[in-house]
Amino acid sequence: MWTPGSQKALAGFTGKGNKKRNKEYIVCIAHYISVMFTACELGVFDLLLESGKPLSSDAIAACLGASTMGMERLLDACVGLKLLAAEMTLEGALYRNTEISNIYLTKSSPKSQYHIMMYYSNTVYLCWQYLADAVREGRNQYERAFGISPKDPFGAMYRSDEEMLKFMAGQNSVWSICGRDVLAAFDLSPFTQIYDLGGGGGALARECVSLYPNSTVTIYDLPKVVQVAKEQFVSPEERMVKLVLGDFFNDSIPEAELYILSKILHDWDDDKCKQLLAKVYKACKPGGGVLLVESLLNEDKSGPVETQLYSMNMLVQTEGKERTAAEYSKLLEAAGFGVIRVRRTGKLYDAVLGRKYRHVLQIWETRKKSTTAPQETIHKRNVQCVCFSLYQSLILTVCLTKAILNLYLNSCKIKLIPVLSSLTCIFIPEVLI
Ligand code: ASE
Repeated sequence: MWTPGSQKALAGFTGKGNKKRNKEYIVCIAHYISVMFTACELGVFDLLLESGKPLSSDAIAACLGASTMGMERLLDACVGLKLLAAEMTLEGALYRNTEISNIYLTKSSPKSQYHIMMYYSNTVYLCWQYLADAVREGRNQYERAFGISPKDPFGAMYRSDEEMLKFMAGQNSVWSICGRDVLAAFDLSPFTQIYDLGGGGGALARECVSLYPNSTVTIYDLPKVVQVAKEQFVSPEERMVKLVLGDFFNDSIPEAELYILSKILHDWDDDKCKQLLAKVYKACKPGGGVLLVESLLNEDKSGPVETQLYSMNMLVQTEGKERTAAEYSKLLEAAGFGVIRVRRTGKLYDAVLGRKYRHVLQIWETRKKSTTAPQETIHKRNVQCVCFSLYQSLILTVCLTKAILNLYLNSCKIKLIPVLSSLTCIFIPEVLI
């Protein structure tokens, strides 16, 4: 659930070492998480990294201002969980980090997951204590955990600057392990003007400009988020990363070629997602697109287990859920996006790309009673629609059977898609022309 590294450690915990105890380890799994969080919070892994040599439990306890007795027990439990290694000397045990802890559990490592763990430990888990209530009621648990109204989940999550900062730092740490994969899932180099809606601390935006050096990425987020991003995360030297204030539900969304919605839709129910995507579609340049970055469930929801657990997290903390690729495709299509492609990265987060057609041609069928077929070029939903006159479409359908018409359109790389029973649309995806 936490990191690829800790999963391996968990496998060590539940697997080989416990052969004799069979499956009884299941009753101890909850303790695993607490031990890991506590060792992180007390700074055990940071101290062992900085010291550069193995340390005794006494030395560690003294440096971290903890009791010797408590620290020794914590360190031994970490050894059991393969988060630390111990070597026996004449003076007693000396402890050092394992590779997994050095990479993921120390604050200073480039792939550090420290901040997301601290966010889980100090905030998310307070909501998880009411998981049974969340399941019974089908809603988040801010009221019980923090005495805050659950109506506005981000109002609750950003209830103080400190909480908001912890959330932003936590989100940023995820991109250090998955950012490149989700951005490289599709070739995004044709898009140079990119908006990262709800881009927060900017780690994904930074990853994006480094992978696509011709692009500028604008982080669009709530004013207080942008202010903290400016102060703490994005330096003015990073000229390809820009910041714009706005609330994507209530303010207008500026025009761009590509919108990134990373871990946004999973925060909201289907109605809110449709509302947001419709706004994004309207703002999007014809030929542009939207990149959804989400953890995808299998179509039958049988896994992956990480995503199933994330969905529980969405239940206790937000109004959303994790979805399947088909569910995201449906939301995108409802907003008008087409040519939807899905890429699984094999990591925690995946990518779905939808495009806004450059042109839409409509032909009115004559068989069914179409009353007033538009006579000339009109503009509809920001997309240029060229509508044939009733007379022209009559000739088309009389002279050409649908099969021949299809053949002709295929040769021009135009796709014929029936939209309504009384109406036939021809879409020319931008990628085909
Ligand atoms: C959100 C992401 C998170 C909203 C609440 C959250 C995370 C923890 N709490 O958009 C980060 C990791 N993601 C998940 C799904 O657990």
